[in-house]
Amino acid sequence: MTVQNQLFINGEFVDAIDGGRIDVLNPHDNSLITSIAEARQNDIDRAVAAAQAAFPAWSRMQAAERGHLLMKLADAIEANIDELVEIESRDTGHPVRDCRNLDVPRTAFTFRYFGGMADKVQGSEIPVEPGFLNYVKREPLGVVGQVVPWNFPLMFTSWKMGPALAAGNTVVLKPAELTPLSTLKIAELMAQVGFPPGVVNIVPGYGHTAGQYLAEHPQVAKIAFTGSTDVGRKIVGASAGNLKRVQLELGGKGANIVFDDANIKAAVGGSAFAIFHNQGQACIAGSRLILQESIADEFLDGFLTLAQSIRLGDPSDPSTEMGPLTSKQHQQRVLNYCDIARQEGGEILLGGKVPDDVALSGGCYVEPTVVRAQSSDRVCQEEVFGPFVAVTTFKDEEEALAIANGTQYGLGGGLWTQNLSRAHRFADQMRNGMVWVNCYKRVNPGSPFGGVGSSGYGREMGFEAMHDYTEAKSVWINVDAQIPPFYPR
Ligand code: TAP
Repeated sequence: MTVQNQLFINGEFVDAIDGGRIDVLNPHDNSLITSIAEARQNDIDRAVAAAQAAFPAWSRMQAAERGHLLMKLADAIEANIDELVEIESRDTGHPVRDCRNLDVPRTAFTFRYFGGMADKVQGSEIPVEPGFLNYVKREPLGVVGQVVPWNFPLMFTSWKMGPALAAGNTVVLKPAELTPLSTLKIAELMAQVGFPPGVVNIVPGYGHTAGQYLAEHPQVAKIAFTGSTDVGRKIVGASAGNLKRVQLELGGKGANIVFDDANIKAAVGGSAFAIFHNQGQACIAGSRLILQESIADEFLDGFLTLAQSIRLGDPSDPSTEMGPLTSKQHQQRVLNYCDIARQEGGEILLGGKVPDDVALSGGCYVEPTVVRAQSSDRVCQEEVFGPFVAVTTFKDEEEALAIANGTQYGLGGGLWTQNLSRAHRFADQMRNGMVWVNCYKRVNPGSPFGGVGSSGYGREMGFEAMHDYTEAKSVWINVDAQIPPFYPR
């Protein structure tokens, strides 16, 4: 496997001006994959300057042509699937099974979707007073800064860059320093398929230096951020200097409610996927399992049996279903929450520790963990971001809704029921950006993705994202209006 380990600025791979380097580790055994160039302020300045220089031609390029390039990129991603699977799996710990079936194909799918969207964003004509023509154009914003986390680095390139580029913006993107390799591979493919230099610039670096500086940068028109709520607040502060637009996709504490009339088998399988896929490192993970009392025991029997059977192991093994967490630091954070659960009097029903298997002892593994808790406990209120689900019970619909809406977050949540009226009632009343009924964590590039409350604001995906990456310009033309003088003389 060969990997890019430099910055990508103005269409070329280059070293950092200040020369810092960051080690990138394989979380399966913490072995060194490579060390990458670390972008600091001078590099961010170069990247922003390159994006600014590229903006006039890119924004004036025929929209269909921009779309064509995004589609060519999607084709190139599919043609390079083997390499991308290997890079993403080694860098993040995602099982190759998931990278091959989800991360890589979904990335191509999303770039292709936004390729098709490029020439579908239309303005409008407003019926104003006779004699005037008023039309509204949707114009790109300029240079867009994007900061992405380590949990889905490859897929997030398409979520973030797809709509921004389709709309005619140019991009400076900072991947998490833990997982920059698939993003750099995408940059390489972009250069190969013919994206003009400067349209996309990739600047791996630390969040508190490179990320913060990008968010503050006076020449950046918008900052789009995915990550923790705490850093989201810093981004808002940093954006104030030039009042840049902000889009925040932050944490979540997904309520996954199972009613007594649910199809229990389907709910068990869907709930396991909701929390254990990607080792629970997903903002939309169903991390709170909220069970109706009358079916709680039956449900937990099936759920614990399934969770126990999940094949934990080396992500490069095609039979592995759950890999390591992304870093030692994050593994420790999740284990700390296991301790917090114990201290709060929670009952650990499964896991709560690193696996006994010595073959995994050098890596960042945590067993699938199921904890019975109270809805006011920290483990039911704070984002753990690991294979850790907190179970609570409820008596009736009213109580279920109060628990579901009882955190600061409002990203994704769902319910399992055969009662259609209840499904719609709940979908209306859940204080969330996304609701799933008899499924969980469904995402499609056409469907808006984002949250309310401490989960952030703005939307990724679909027309909503295109809207967020453009500005409305209202143009008035006096066609033949006779305007009486305002100051008759
Ligand atoms: P964050 O610190 O929020 O990191 C996310 C991204 O923001 C990374 O690229 C990070 O860079 C960057 N960043 C950090 N400080 C920044 C700043 N001051 N200005 C601009 N960018 C900055 O998340 P984390 O520490 O990796 O994880 C902590 C917790 O955040 C997790 O346990 C989880 O609860 C939550 N989280 C949520 C999400 C989603 S999808 N909503 C994703 C990741 C984490 P560096 O990594 O290079 O420092």
